[in-house]
Amino acid sequence: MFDNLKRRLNRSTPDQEGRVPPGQYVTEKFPVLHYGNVPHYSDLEKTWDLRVWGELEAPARFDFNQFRSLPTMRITTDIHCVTRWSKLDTDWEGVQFKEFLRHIPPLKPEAAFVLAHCDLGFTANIPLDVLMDENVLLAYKYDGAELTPDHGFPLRLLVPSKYFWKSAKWLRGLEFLSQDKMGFWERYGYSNHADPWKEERYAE
Ligand SMILES: Nc1nc2c(c(=O)[nH]1)N[C@H]1C(S)=C(S)[C@@H](COP(=O)(O)O)O[C@H]1N2
Ligand SMILES: [Mo]
Repeated sequence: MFDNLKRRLNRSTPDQEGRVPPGQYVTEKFPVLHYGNVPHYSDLEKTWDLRVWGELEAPARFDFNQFRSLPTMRITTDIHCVTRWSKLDTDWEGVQFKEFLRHIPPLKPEAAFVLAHCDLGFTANIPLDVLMDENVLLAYKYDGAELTPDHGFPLRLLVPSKYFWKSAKWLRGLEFLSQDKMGFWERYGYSNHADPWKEERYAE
């Protein structure tokens, strides 16, 4: 009886059962959500880069072409936004985070957290072990096409195991840290853990 009620509230069909976290509904649309403006880019090859720094042997930098020549993978995964929409079977392509680590200087043993830095100032913090999941990507394609500006062109994080605000759009840097440092929404009272299955929406 409770299960039926729960399923109705989640508006999931039987094939979606077990895939829609509590308090979420399934949408076919792909909503756009962010704070502030969408950054505009021109001449990416000259002006864009991705930087890594902090608790690794040396900082490093990829220009656009260097980054785009890294090996990619394509995955299908479900995503869950704290504003209660979930989207199933989304199709992404990019550099797997684990693979990316093979192309940067070794991490120091102290590295345990990452703060993602984005154009126009957004940040999001994620524990390193969460980023080591198979389905975490530095993503630049959605449904086989380049990301649209709204959805994070030319690069975003994809962290499907957490509410979608951790999937930072317009990514420009990864700071490796020994201590956790709160990101933008985390400082605003959202949960630092953000596990949709535990409904960790807000900080206590
Ligand atoms: N740079 C940046 N990335 C961001 C945000 C933001 O405000 N700035 N918002 C986050 C939030 S709250 C959500 S729900 C998702 C939305 O991604 P989408 O617009 O592709 O659906 O982006 C996340 N990444
Ligand atoms: Mo969000």
